[in-house]
Amino acid sequence: MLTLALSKGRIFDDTLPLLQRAGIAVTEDPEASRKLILPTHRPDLRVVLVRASDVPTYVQHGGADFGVVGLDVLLEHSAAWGGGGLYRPLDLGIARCRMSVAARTDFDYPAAVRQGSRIRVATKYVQLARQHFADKGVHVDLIKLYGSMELAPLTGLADAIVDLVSTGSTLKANDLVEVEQIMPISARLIVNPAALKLKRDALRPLIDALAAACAEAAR
Ligand code: PRT
Ligand code: MG
Repeated sequence: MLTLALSKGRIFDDTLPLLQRAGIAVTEDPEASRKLILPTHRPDLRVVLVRASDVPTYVQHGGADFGVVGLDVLLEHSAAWGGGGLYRPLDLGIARCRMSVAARTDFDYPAAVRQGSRIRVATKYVQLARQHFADKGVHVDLIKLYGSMELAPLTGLADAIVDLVSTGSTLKANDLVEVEQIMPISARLIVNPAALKLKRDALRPLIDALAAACAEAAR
């Protein structure tokens, strides 16, 4: 049995067409069912639904053989827990966005950086943010949040945030502006190395089929 870890929402929605192109149909709709384990039409493949930030943990510790995870979540996980135990073969090119620094329209970010002031930055990506600002030599006090980072600058909790931006409409709706882009983000297929050895005959063709599916999607 092969187990694929996915998170509900955009990762699941964007992975489904790739699976389809690779000849795999998930036979139950996660939005319509409360099941956490979904069958596929292949008796040797099932999907487990976990929280986005839990996908690397499942794959690393063998709760799933492979999984799909945003680069943001993957890098944050690896910075905190080490990248060991994860084989990262494939950029799926889905769930694209970018990680950026954003601030209130009336906060002069470049001036604060130039003056070397301590900038209060709220984010759920504490490790990545710390790394980014350290590389740039910018002084920050990081504030860890678990949701709705956009609210932090509006309430005076922080001067700026590090968050994901896709269309930019969330920032706009909250009077925030992107002041720095940190990195482009897309989803990765990650694989448990032991599974890749022990279940190679079943797993390798699936990974290859997914690679072919996203190469085709990119054309
Ligand atoms: O909520 P939970 O903790 O369960 O997990 P999650 O929020 O990480 O899951 P989910 O499904 O929201 O996101 C899964 C993955 O999708 C992320 O890890 C990213 O790799 C990827 N992704 C792609 C995004 C976005 N685009 C995105 N726009 N994840 C989140 N957003 C959010 C962003 O945080 C901001 O609040 O959408 C808002 C901005 O969108 P725009 O279009 O208004 O700019
Ligand atoms: Mg979410």
